[in-house]
Amino acid sequence: MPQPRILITSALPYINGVKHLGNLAGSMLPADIYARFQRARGAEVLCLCATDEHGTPAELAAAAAGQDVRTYCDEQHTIQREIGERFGLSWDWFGRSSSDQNRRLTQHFAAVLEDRGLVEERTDRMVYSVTDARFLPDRYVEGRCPICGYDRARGDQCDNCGSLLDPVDLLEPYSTISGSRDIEVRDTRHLYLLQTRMQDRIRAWVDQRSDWQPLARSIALKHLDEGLIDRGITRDLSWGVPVCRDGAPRPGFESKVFYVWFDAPVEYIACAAEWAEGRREGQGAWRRWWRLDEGAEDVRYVQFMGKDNVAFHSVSFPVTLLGSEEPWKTVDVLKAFNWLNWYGGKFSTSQQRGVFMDAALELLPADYWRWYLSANAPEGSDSAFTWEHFQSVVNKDLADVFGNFVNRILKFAETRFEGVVPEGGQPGEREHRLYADIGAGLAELAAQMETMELRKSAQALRALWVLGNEYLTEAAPWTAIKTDRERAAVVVRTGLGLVALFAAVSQPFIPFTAAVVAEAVGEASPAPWPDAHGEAALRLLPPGRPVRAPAVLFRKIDDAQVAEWTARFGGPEA
Ligand code: B3M
Ligand code: ZN
Repeated sequence: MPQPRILITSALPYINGVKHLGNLAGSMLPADIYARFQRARGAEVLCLCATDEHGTPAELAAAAAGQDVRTYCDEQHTIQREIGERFGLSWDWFGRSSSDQNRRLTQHFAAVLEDRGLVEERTDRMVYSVTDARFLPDRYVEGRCPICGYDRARGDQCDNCGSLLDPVDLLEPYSTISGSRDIEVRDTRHLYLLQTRMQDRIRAWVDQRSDWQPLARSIALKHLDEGLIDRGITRDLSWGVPVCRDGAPRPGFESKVFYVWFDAPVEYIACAAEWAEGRREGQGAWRRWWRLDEGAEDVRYVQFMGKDNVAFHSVSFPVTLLGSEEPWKTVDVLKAFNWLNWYGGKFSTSQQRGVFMDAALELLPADYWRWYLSANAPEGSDSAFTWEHFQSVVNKDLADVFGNFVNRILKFAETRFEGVVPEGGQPGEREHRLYADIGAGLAELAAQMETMELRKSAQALRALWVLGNEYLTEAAPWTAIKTDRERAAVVVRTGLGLVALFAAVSQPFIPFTAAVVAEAVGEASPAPWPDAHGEAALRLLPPGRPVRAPAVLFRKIDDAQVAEWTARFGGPEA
């Protein structure tokens, strides 16, 4: 069988500052877990992410930081890449939507879409600030939400009710640059993508995506049922992809750029081109991942994102790709997530509410967070982060179940079997029962991982760890050794085999700890995923191999820490 090829992308984090745990939980972390699983299974994986660097979020954040936008983006990109790596996010490439590759591709798509009759120039009425002497697209204007009345709704979206807005709809608008309320609505020319003409094509395409899960499908269908609308794909801004064709600025568009949501998804492709640059296989290596006429027919493409991004990925970006009439790969499975909330409310970047990725790593190593966020992934519904819940999950799953198992068996091997895998004895009835249970548990885990059910995967993994603890407690090598050293040797050998197995299958979730555990029993990490079941899956380590107990793998979180963190980051009342 040829090696499967899997392209994986997660929604591109905005450049405007370090992301919070909700961003991590709803796209980058699950993408990484899936990528690690598929690599361990032997698939050829290309896992891509990038910073989303254009648009008003970037300009506003740079202005707030007192930097020019390019310097700001350079710095923030490095910060986000480094923090992602410290979380173990194993991207093959972490790119930038401000890359040359993306500029060229974005301009290419705009040109071919225009040639296909899907782009046209229109006169638009836009919010203009007399004081600032400029138009105020998207987040440059705020005001009262016409839908829910929230008084700080942004021009593009209301954070309170989630409605997508048009700046001209805001009530009592003001400029976020100067605060001025001297606002007019003026005419300006913009390019429109004629999505209305693609309605039937997109519906047929969505209908064929039978692998999508209900959350993604229902959002896509809702937008189709409401009817697609033509969409402005340019903005009156200076930072972004210039509106050029064949290298020349489009007349009348010299002070405009493409809308950030037009160029950001194109970066999924451009990011592969960035990855390919300077590679041994040649600069064109990305084409076999993205061009159907150059090998991408064999690729399975999976996207991970929060639910607020689904419309852009299930409708808008497909309009770009399919509308071009060029042979581009489109997404096979779109895995969407609900919200991870901060207590009852939302994590918020603008209000700095919740825990952000940099602060999280100051408190505890990445694996604590990775485990908690995947075991409680907001899949079926929103889920809530609380310090108490975090404490209980870490203490139970990681310290009591996983850490305790690894520690018990390795300590015992050290003290009673001179720190080597013992020989002698034959597996008995209890071992055969364990083989069967482990075999079934592994099959369940692989099935859940394959369908990207993160919570259920974590449950299945925890169930395997529990089997290890139960086995050790029942087989009690510390009792057996008093009367029957051979029997104790069988149990220890089996237990050490479980340690190696757990390191291999836990690696996607807790890669740093898995590497420590693998090393403790002389195994490589990441190890291949066990594809056999039962006895064959539980590969026993060769007798005589040295093993040693690692330092404590997971420390329990105590009540004093919970109190301290609640005081520092806010808790229920935040
Ligand atoms: N940056 C929005 C977000 O982070 C946006 C995603 C782009 S994906 C192409 O939620
Ligand atoms: Zn609202």
